[in-house]
Amino acid sequence: YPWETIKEYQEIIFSYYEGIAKISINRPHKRNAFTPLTVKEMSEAMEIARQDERVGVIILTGEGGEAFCSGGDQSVRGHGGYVGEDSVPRLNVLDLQMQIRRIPKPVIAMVAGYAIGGGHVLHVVCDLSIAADNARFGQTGPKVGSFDGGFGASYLARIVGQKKAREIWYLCDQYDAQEALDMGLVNKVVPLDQLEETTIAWCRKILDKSPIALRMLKASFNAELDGQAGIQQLAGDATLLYYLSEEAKEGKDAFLEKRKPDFSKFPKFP
Ligand code: 1HA
Repeated sequence: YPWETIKEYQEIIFSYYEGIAKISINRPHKRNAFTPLTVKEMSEAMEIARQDERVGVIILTGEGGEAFCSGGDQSVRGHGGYVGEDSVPRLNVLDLQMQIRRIPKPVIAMVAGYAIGGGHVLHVVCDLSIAADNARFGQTGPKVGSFDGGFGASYLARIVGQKKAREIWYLCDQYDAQEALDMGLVNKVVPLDQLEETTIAWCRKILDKSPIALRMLKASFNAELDGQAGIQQLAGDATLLYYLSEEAKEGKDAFLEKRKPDFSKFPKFP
């Protein structure tokens, strides 16, 4: 597929093709482990994809076919977080997780090879996950001295159930693509050489659909788990729809024209 680069980065590849933005971690020598810079770049790309009106769906993936992402780069893990060139320890992947859930466009994890640790959580928070047959899934926190008790625990449990989520975290085992499919952790498994074409076919089906309906559904799926913040997101979308109405425009127009608003012509639905 003729992906065109949207912006050049050091540790990711950010590209565009027919309504789809693709954010791909480009550190295959480290199984696509992320540093603070990787996450900063992914975060900026996600924001660009959000603002870009051409983009209807985002693919999150990793380069090389051997790994989606192996989590935080343990070689730059310092005192209190992962350390970048500014020497500041960070856990900025948590903000990226929030962005993935908040962006009002579907995000699809395209997983080849390892999705492990904080890399596993990244696919968990995506709307959909499509796995190649070589994909392997798991958490490692209790083994390497870490844990993600946020979406990594509670949202994972929503997906696979409490017993399975606790097994995944307490045992730190790896699960193959078929096992992931069986526990509802991924949507589909395909041969590695069909991973991108299948993902693009799914993207195209989504791109044919109503953007506002998709947006409202994503916010609705999030609302319950995200509590007040989830309701804020859904309510924001309700405001967006209201702003599109003549009724809301009458309020604004009356204010600007320094007259009393006349809402009498608008229906009071039962
Ligand atoms: O838990 C959190 C967080 C929680 C709260 C808030 C923020 C968080 C942020 C991050 C995280 C975490 O991600 S903790 C979990 C960190 N990740 C891991 O424990 C996974 C470590 N990697 C592995 O277990 C394995 O490498 C692998 C199962 C993914 C692949 O195994 P394989 O195919 O045998 O390859 P391997 O030889 O191990 O790896 C290839 C190279 O990549 C190695 O380097 P080399 O010896 O060639 O120099 C290996 O060291 C490197 N590598 C792989 N993963 C990482 C890594 N280097 C640094 N960090 C990694 N995560």
